[in-house]
Amino acid sequence: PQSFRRLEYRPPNFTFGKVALDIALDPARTIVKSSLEVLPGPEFKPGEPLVLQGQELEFVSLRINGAAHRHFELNPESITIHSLPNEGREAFMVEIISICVPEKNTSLMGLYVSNGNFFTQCEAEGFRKITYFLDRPDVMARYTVTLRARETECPVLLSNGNLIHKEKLPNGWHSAVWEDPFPKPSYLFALVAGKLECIEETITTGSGAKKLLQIWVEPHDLNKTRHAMDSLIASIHWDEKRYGLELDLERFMIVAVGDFNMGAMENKGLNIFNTKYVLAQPETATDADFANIESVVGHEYFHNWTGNRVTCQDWFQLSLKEGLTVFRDQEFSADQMGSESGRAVKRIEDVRTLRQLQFPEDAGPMAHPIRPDEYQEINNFYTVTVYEKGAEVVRMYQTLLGVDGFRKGMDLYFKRHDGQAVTCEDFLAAMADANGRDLTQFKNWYSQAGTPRVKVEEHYNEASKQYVLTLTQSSAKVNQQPFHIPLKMRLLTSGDDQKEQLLELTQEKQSWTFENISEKPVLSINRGFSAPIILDFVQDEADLLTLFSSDDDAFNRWEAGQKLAMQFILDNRLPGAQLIAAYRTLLLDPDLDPAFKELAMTLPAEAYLYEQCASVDPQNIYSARRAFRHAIATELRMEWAALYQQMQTPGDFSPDGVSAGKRSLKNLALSMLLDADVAIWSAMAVNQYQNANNMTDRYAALSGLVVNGSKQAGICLRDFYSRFTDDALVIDKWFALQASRPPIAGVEPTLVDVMRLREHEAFKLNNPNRVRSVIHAFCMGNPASFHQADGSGYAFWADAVLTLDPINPQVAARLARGLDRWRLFAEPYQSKMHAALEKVAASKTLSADVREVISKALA
Ligand code: B3K
Ligand code: ZN
Repeated sequence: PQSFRRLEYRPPNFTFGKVALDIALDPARTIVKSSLEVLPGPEFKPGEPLVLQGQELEFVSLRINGAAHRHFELNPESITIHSLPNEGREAFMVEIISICVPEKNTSLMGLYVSNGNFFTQCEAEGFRKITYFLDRPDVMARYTVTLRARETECPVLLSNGNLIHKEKLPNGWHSAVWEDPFPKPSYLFALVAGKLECIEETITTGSGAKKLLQIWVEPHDLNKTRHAMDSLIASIHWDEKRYGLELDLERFMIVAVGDFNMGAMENKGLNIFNTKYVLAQPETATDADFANIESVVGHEYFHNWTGNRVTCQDWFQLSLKEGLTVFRDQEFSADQMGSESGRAVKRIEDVRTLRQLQFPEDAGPMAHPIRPDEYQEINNFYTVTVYEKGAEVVRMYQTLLGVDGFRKGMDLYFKRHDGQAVTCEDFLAAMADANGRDLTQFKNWYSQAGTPRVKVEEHYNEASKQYVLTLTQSSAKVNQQPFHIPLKMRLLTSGDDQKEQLLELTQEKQSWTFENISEKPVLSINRGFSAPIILDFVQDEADLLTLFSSDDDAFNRWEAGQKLAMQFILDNRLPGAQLIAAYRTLLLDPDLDPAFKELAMTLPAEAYLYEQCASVDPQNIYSARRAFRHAIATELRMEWAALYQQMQTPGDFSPDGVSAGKRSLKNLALSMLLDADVAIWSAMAVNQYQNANNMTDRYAALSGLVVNGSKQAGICLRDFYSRFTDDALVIDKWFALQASRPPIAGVEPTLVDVMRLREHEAFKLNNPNRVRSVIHAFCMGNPASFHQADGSGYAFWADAVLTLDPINPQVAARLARGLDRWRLFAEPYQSKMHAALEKVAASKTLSADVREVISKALA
């Protein structure tokens, strides 16, 4: 298989000035006429041919400067054009006509049909499935796009930029011309056509300009667009206020589509979204859905500057735009929480995601630096490392330089690079230069994979009142250079006189001495998770209990609780009286944010616990975790029952952080009560299920009944299906809930349910959301049911990967990642996972996507 290497980057030999596309849309035969103004590029050499990428295209004709041109070769993935006018020295026009077949396109890359409407997805390399092109991000061109279609089938025709012309054509066709004033790489191209309707709003931005905002959906979904519109308006204001960045187009559109490979796409002025991240109303969307919509709408909008105005030189630089934009959306969501404790809740959630998903990736066969050096298929590198660890790296600049210093760096970055395709080094240089700081060592975060470990040793001298802190960093891989690690810390003493400090660990081993420390302090380190590292720090239970009850850093307070629970679970111990008392105090504290309480009482996920083991027995971990949870449920049942009453949110539903936090604690209480005694509490859960005025409460009640094996679960599941039969996103939840059910004694294995769900009339193999709600939910979100000693889960996985791959390689490759950590497991799991991987590897027709994932897992 072919590998692409970062160091083999060469600038293009040709580039484009103006690009005119004329697209006649037909599901079975879309004709694309592309007129390219070709110019010599930075690496131009006279006489070299022009090589354009193209995939799955039917070639029709080629003209150069208006005349038919015969000197070309067609290859399966490109066209090579020879004998260019004047050997290519000055601008010339290339006109190519080709045909593609949107209705046959199940990969959802390029131009495809979803529910009768046309959509595109071009990032990273989908544009070449629409027309022959220099399909690379460092070729930025000005696009004019003419769309033609039958008016009855496609009344709406959208593309990037501004609408400059509309026209009726003969035979019931019509056309629209869109012009994008900003040069852009091909991956930001988009078109949408079909029977869609929009809500719209006009706003005035900082400069006094009026902007038209639209959210386009299928007509029956119009009543679910308000929250997305509010999120968009909030994002626009936030980017102006926090970064001085204004919307640069007269019009900004979001379109929702039910068939989509990922969350959403930041096409210039025409963002295309998975319906899951647009549609919401209280009856059908949970608090998590509302929050996700806000964050994804923000994320795509923020890309307009970080990604679109300044883009990536090549795909190895992906984290330049993704890490930065995730950081921006995290900060946006945190600010929207409206309080310090709300910000902390958001931070805890983000770190939890990082540690549950990214840490395993960084320890597994697909580990890569946030700026990878090599890939076979770029689609496999839209990873939690590039995104979430990338965001942590950006956050560390802000920690090191301060919020104002970071802003200065951002300002300089735009001043230098607006309109350019640049690299991660350019971003680092802007941060360094704007602040007069040498950040050379910081570059190691871009080039070295793996999660660094930092060992903590403390020494307190009673006589001299000195406290010495020694930190030693060690990297996950051999031959790595030390990282520049910012660690926020504070010594907690009864005197309360020590301030928070920022330590910069740059050497392998460093010590700090603190004077006049009146008593042995309790160390609170890596506060706010200031660096994405693993702390090797054996802190005794008493200190952890102190931190859990009183650390003024909310993140570390939560973290102490997680560490305590983790130690108990891994030692297979039940919580003792002291820990139960600490939990009780926390739950009864009237000043603590309910959302924080819910996070503090939620145990570390199984996936995170696995990473703490040298050899994982998934069933042991599951039962130890369950037993621990059952003890908390039982011993605190009076508190849970009281909280269930106190956390009710009467009146109209509002998705704001405070109300959502109350609901989350109430629903945790409900699930604890069901865990303590399902027979007693089922009636209350059924009552909540039936009378809820919002999906958060209805779904939580249903989930509690299903997960705890209540006798009422079946009837409520049937009721849920018939209530929401016509709402695809809610039916996804119905599938996902059943596929995520953990094993229950006396109930048939979840896999039996999953097999049945796969045969269900509403199951669709070519709809990614539906596939993820059953197959990915079971294989990647339900460890205790998936990891069975008989290997049945793994056999199911192998079959699903092989079935999905020819339909949609990206969806299949994501699932293929499900056995990444197979070497970490004990027998018999490990051998059975290995066999399943070998079974997939034996296929001769694997896509490049799945091939790369499986071969790296087996390597
Ligand atoms: N930039 C897109 C991701 C494209 C994935 C292509 N396989 C969404 C985002 O990060 O905003
Ligand atoms: Zn992004």
